[in-house]
Amino acid sequence: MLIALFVGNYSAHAAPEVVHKTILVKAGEVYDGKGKTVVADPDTLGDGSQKEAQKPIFKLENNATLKNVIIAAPAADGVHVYGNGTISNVTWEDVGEDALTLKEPGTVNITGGGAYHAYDKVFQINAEGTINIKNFRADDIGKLVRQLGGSTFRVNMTLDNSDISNVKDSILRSDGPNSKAKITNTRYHNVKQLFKGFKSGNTSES
Ligand code: ADA
Ligand code: CA
Ligand code: CA
Ligand code: CA
Repeated sequence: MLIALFVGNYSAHAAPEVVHKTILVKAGEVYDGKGKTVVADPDTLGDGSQKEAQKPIFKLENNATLKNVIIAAPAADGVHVYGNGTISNVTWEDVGEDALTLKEPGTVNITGGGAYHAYDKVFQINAEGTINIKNFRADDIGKLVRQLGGSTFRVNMTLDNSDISNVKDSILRSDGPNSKAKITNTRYHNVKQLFKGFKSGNTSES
């Protein structure tokens, strides 16, 4: 009889919530997952492969916050941020096409959490802005941050107090002559390159 106590919602690891349609976090609002795990419906959002044009699990409008969520596989196109965004204690257990994209100009502050198993990019920057990553963990990735290839808008990237391992390409990458990158107080293990593609003088590490 005891076994009945461990099935369904009583399990220590509840079944992930399957997201069929992108969850919209409206301007200025907070989505607190309270530690729950979500996955994408591969038929409606995407299978998390390297195929472009998958849909995000979360779409954040300007000044929205996403916190305390675990995103497991399939993760589709992760999180899309339109403007400023706050990402706190979000873990991508198995990044999909990428983990998060800045879609419109803004500042994204990512604190805590981590990203694992990204075949290519974790954070994709498709608009002018700033991405600040702090107290983060990443392992088995291609790149942690990538400014859209060939774009020249200005991006400011910072990485602080983090732990980054098994990086195939580089941690921070841009081809933009105006973009800057700064890494502080961070531990590395098996990282091919810290910075790639920046104009000389636009990067610093300490
Ligand atoms: C690649 C692709 C872009 C865009 C981007 C993304 O860089 O070339 O067009 O789709 O990925 O946002 O995932
Ligand atoms: Ca992509
Ligand atoms: Ca993956
Ligand atoms: Ca993408």
